[in-house]
Amino acid sequence: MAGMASLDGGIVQAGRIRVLKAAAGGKNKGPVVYWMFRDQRSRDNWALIHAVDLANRSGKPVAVAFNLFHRFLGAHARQLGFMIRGLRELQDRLAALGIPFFLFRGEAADTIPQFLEDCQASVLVTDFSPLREVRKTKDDICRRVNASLAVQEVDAHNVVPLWIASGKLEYSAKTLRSKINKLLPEYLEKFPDLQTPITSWSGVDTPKIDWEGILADVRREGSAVPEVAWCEPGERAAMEVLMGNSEGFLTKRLKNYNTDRNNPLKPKALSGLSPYLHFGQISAQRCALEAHTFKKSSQQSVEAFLEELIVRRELADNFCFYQPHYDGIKGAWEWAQKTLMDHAGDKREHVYTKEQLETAKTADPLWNASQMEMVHHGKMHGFMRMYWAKKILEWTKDPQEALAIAIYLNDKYQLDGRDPSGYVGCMWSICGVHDQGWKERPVFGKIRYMNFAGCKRKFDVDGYISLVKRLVNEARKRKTASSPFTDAIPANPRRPPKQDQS
Ligand code: FAD
Ligand code: FO1
Repeated sequence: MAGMASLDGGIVQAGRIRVLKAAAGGKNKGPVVYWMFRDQRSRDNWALIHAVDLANRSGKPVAVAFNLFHRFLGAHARQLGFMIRGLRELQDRLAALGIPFFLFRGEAADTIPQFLEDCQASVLVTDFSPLREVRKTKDDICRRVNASLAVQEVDAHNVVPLWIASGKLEYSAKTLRSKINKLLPEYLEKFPDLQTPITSWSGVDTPKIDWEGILADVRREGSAVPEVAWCEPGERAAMEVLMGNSEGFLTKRLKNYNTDRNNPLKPKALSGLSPYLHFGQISAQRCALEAHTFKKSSQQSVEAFLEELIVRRELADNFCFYQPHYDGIKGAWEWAQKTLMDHAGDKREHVYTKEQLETAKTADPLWNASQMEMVHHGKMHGFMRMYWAKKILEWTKDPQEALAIAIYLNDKYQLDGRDPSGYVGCMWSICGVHDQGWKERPVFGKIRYMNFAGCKRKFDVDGYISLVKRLVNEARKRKTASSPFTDAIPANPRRPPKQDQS
């Protein structure tokens, strides 16, 4: 059972930390190891801050370990390339701080306990994800490690730690919003400076990582979904997207967020942060802290952005953590399950197969464009994601199949896929999760409906279709290049930018 840590004098608030396994018996003298999973960054990372702090307070060395699974949850080159390039930058940043980085390939339930054994670690710190595969791996690790090793989990992803925000499955954004807002004064705090380790690493040798070889492997094995060139991976690029002088979201694009964020013709009105947030290359708390400084000039945009970044995103984590069926019809509220089943046998105007949907061969040019945007560009506009998923409900044989196809396509092609916000986005669109019942109609029952005519009233549908054609052409031209980033980022940036912990 997880419980609150008692962390006398630690830098990180106790509420951010859970004990997954207490140390039994004699105390181990070995290092503190941070097994990094979801928060793949050196700055603004509560799990890393805690690991270094623990090590320094007990005079022990500290290391970061990462396990590269074989195509985690079916990931392709698009997602894996982005992640690995980010990790390569991270290794250099950690080295500049004097923290060794170990990368293992295989099953974390094997590699991490082995490493802990080899270096006789005393504490394992890890970050938090609500996804079942991650939780199972952690359970397996807790069972396999030495009894005298303590395992602590730090929520480094949510601004308000998930278990502090709420101890139960929340019904809607409204019910979670009030809880989070009460806790923000306590948790939306400035990050402390990351200390450098006092005791240097002297245990297991840090083997050289063959980044080029790893990239070649994932490009080959995941070649069905190639990398995209428009989204540069890594911590530096993430901060540039947030705060850059030429195209930064807060610095240059924020004022249009409130008015244009639902217009698929203006994708730059959105932050573009989701891939970085998904892979933990930027901290949501950093984004929120910086956004607050723009409140005077763009209050409505800042409020709208914080609603998505904090309330909606953390609501998705809440759903996946407290609802074991977070990606199945059983996870829908009772009224929604009933209405979907009542209408499961309704006649559909079109019924498409997974292959027809995947290859964008429907009778709706708007839907086809959104599918092509996702397949070739790797990030579908947020507004179109709702329309896209709802049409899958309308055009497949039953809601179970609709949900399975939506999640399959989302996770296969979106750069930000495999995220709690993705499972909840599909569940919201198809199963009414966090939504209310609407006027009953065929196929949808009481699930909120969207249609082509509504889109036509809202934005220039033909303009969006033309925009996607351009994006697809650009992506196709680049497809022949072996790596989209060879010019964009040096393999080993010699001097990682100075850590700005303001
Ligand atoms: P911005 O509007 O700039 O938002 C900033 C951040 O707020 C996002 O990066 C994200 O972290 C968070 N956010 C925004 N909208 C939502 C939302 N509705 N729910 C939860 N968090 C939100 N998001 C993913 O990260 N991965 C997915 O795989 C994913 N799949 C989705 C599938 C469907 C069917 C739907 C309806 C939504 C999905 N979303 C997903 C949520 C949302 O569409 C994206 O987070 C957003 O479009 C990402 O673009 P952005 O960062 O430019 O958005
Ligand atoms: N995290 C890891 O620790 N190891 C991996 O091999 C890994 C691959 C991966 C592929 C695609 C993807 O979207 C995420 C991936 N992650 C990986 C990150 C992490 O597991 C996820 O971000 C969380 O599970 C989301 O909560």
